[in-house]
Amino acid sequence: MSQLKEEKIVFQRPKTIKEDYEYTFCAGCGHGIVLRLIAECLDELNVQGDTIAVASVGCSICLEKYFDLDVVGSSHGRAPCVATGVKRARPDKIVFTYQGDGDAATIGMNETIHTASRGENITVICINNANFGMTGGQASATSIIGQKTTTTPLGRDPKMFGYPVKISEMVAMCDGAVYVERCSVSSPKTIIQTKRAIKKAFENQIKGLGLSFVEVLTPCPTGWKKTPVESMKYIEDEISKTHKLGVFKDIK
Ligand SMILES: Cc1ncc(C[n+]2csc(CCOP(=O)(O)OP(=O)(O)O)c2C)c(N)n1
Ligand code: SF4
Repeated sequence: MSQLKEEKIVFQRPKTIKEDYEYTFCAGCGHGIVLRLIAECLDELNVQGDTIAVASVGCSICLEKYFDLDVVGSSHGRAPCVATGVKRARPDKIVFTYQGDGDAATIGMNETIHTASRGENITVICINNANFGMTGGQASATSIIGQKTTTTPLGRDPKMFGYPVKISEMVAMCDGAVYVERCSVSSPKTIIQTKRAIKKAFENQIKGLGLSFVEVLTPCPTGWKKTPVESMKYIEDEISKTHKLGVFKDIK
């Protein structure tokens, strides 16, 4: 009798991620974690063939290199408007945007707020690494007080640079937003919660409820000039004190 035990697969590449995907992020970047969670959710909901992703500008730009999905590009900050057009043209599709905080909360804050106010039935995922990662670590609207960036080398001083924009709290005030949560990828526990939030945001869209917004605090070791481990600690000890985790709106 064979002594070989039956093999049980416990971890594998989600179908939504290309077999020959190109990993374009720096070591320790949070983008890869969130992209993987999105792919797992789409697989579990069995909607890969019915999903259209809207990419924005920033380190998130290369979605099509990673996802085996239809991907539409948009200019910096405009992804919610492009997604609005895609969803209105194809209401049968699952449409989501994937945007940085420089995109969704800074240059594109206007689009984010108006799209949420219109209650477009889309999913918006905002990757908040509290800086402009791709262009060299400049301050964004969400950078926290005291945060050193290439444009705030002495730390963000509110007298000069204003206070951080808290985008989830703002979106939650829009009548068309049905679900708003801020999550993080700084620990296994928060990664599990982030996946729950992303899945719920897609489920809301499938039910036709309106706009769901999931903000995820992620590390940008290159922009922050920290090691990957220091970056995770910086989220837990500093960034999440300003950008507090939690559910800001959940209309059943
Ligand atoms: C209209 C416009 N303004 C500015 C830029 C330059 N630009 C490209 S990426 C980027 C920052 C992106 O930062 P963020 O959205 O936070 O994404 P991250 O790279 O941090 O993931 C900027 C300012 C641009 N491409 N288009
Ligand atoms: S610059 Fe920052 S956000 Fe961009 S890939 Fe590198 S670590 Fe990630």
